[in-house]
Amino acid sequence: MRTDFQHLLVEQDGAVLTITMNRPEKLNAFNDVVLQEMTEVVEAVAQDDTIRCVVITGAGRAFGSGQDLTSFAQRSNTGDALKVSEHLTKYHRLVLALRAMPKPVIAAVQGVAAGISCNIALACDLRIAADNARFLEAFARIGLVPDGGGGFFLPRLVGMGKALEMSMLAEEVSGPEAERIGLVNKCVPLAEFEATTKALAYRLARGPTRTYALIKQLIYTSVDSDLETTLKLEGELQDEAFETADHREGVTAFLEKRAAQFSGK
Ligand code: T3D
Repeated sequence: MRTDFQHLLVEQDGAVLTITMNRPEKLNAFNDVVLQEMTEVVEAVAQDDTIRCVVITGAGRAFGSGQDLTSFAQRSNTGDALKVSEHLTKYHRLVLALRAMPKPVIAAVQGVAAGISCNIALACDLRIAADNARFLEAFARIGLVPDGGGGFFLPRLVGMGKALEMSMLAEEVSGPEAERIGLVNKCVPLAEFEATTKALAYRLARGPTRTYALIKQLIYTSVDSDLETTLKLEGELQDEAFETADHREGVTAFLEKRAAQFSGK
């Protein structure tokens, strides 16, 4: 996988790949290059068995400030007709690739995560926030609806009432509050943020990767299914999980009273 990107830092350490959005002077706002590069990496990682956990984060003092509003304004001013729904399909490709990723994806959020950047974090499987994190569904401030899957992820994570409140009032939600309402899995002091993220990423990277992919499929499908359908899927996925080397290793390790050494296979 190439790592020489204009606006991303991409670093593999063992089985963990960290993707850092790197436009700190714009608080890592998404422009076309960031979006294209991020999509390229995410799609490539899905095919790379040497990577067993992905971390997405931002350089400098922010996770990301959403769509770059300067390029937005430029396009409107030049009469370069912008059909937003067409532009959004590029974001949708990224969101779908994150959800379909057959390994865990963590969003590590420090500082502000606004607009589409916030919703990219919500598309990830797990979220770690620093206590300086600020989650902002900024869209209504500029007369837009939440996009990048925000309208889907928000009510599923925090419930209808909070989703509407965050979307309509467009007020910042702090890291500790985000943890309280279930928007993030964990909020930690900024000084512990990097170490906590690393510990989680390496723990997941040592886990039963194929089973994690099946767990994602089960949980993500279940929220839009009835019980019967989910139970049927559960059986199909458990058949697959049963066939993995990691299942055999987990049972053997238990019986031998030792820690399991998962291979991800
Ligand atoms: O088709 C489509 O693409 C539609 C999709 C839309 C998706 C969206 O994401 S819509 C929402 C877009 N984002 C926003 O509306 C947020 C705009 N930014 C802000 O409200 C604030 O900057 C923040 C709350 C994010 C952070 O505030 P603060 O006080 O911590 O920082 P700041 O001073 O406002 O920003 C620092 C710099 O970053 C500043 O530049 P300067 O003055 O130092 O040269 C600021 O202009 C720049 N910046 C921040 N956000 C953006 C940005 N530049 C371009 N685009 C941004 N989104």
